[in-house]
Amino acid sequence: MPANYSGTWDIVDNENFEGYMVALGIDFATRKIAGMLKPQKIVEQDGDSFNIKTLTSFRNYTTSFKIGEEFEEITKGLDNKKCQTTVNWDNDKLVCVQKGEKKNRGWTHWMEGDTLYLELKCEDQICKQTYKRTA
Ligand code: ECB
Repeated sequence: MPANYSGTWDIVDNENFEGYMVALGIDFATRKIAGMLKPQKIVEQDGDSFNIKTLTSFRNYTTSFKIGEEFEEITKGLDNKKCQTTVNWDNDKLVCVQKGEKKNRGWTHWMEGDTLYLELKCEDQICKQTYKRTA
C-alpha cells in the first residue's frame, strides 16, 4: 500500500520561493505578487493516480498523473513551459522529474503526520515549503 496524500493542506512556511521563481525566469512584478500568496494544496489520490490542485487568490494550478507514466506538462500560469514529467515513489516520498528547458527541475513531497513537505527545485535553487493538514 502506497502512502495516501489525500487531503487539504495549507502552507505555513515557504523558504526561497523567490530564488526558485528567479531560476524559472519569472518577471519581477509577478514574483512580488506570487511571493505574497498562501497556497493551499488539495490532493486527490487513488492508489497511484493523483490530482494535485494548488489554489491561490491569484492563480490556480492543477496537475494529474499516474506514478511511473511520463506525461507532457504545460506549466500554464507558472512559467508557461512544456516539460516531460514523471513522478515515482521513493519509498513513501513522491519524486517528480520535469525534463525540459531548465536543468535539475522537479519536486519531492513527503509527509510526517499532519505535515506535508514540498521541495521544489530548478537549476541551483531549492524552495522548501511546509503545509499543515486542514481537512
Ligand atoms: C498556483 C500557485 C502560485 C501561482 C504563482 C503565480 C506566478 C508565479 C509563477 C511561477 C512560480 C512557480 C511555481 C509556483 C509554485 C507552485 C505551483 C505549483 C508547484 C507544483 O508543481 O506543485 C506540484 C507539487 O505539489 C503539483 O503541481
